[in-house]
Amino acid sequence: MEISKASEAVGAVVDNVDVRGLSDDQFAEVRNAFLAHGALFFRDQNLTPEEHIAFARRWGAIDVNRFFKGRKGYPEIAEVLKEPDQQLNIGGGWHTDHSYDAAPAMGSILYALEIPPTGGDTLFAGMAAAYEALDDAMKERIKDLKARHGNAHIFGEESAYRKGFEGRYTNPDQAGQTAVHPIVLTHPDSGVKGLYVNPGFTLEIVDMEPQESSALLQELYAHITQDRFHHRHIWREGDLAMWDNRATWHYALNDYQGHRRYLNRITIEGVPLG
Ligand SMILES: O=C(O)CCC(=O)C(=O)O
Ligand SMILES: [Fe+2]
Repeated sequence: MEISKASEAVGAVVDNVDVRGLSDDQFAEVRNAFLAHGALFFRDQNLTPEEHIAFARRWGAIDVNRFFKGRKGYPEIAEVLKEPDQQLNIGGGWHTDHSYDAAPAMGSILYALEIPPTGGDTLFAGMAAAYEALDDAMKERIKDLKARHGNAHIFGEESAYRKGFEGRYTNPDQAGQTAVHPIVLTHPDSGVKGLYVNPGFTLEIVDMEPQESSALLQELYAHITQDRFHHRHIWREGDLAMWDNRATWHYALNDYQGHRRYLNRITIEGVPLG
């Protein structure tokens, strides 16, 4: 097994390993790399749904996402699917999964079953590197701030966005909850500081005038969307990617109209952040 950096700011590639057969020592090494790099990419895996679930369980309990359609017979597995005739893709904007929950999912483990001939890459951004690169005045300004996150605008009954998905999202009646988290998160496992706001689910900064809140969020987003904090994963069938939702953003590019793209995702439970 070899682990090498995927980019300066985020991600590592794990080569020459079959995740089904990781020894406890190898698993510990993989876990350290996950904490250090925020995302891991394993090539050439060959997983049944049962094996995907078994690998996920080594990381923790499975957090069944209530808004994604489950794979038939496997409610633990969320389908990330776009058919050739569909327009919108799941995750087609910068976000981090589950930040609207009080205890957001620790990580997501995505397995590629069908990848279009070109396109359909996923971008990742490293939140520790982005935080580190802020100037001292900004670090001081945001150090004690908190933000509210929510999901009704994405998954709720009234969401025009959800309606565009033609049944690929479920349970709109279960949307609407919000959660408050620190903007500068001390990572619960690594202790490293990173930014924890995202354009997908962050609604507002708590106890701040709406205009100031949205201007500050836009400033942070403009900072994080600089290329220097990103890695672009070009998928091959059989790739298994996993990312730490407390340390990264991701963005699935929608540049493969007319082709099918199908992946399976399992999310792992996290802890309350604060
Ligand atoms: O399709 C992808 O590459 C990622 C989609 C996404 O946002 C997710 O699975 O959480
Ligand atoms: Fe996502």
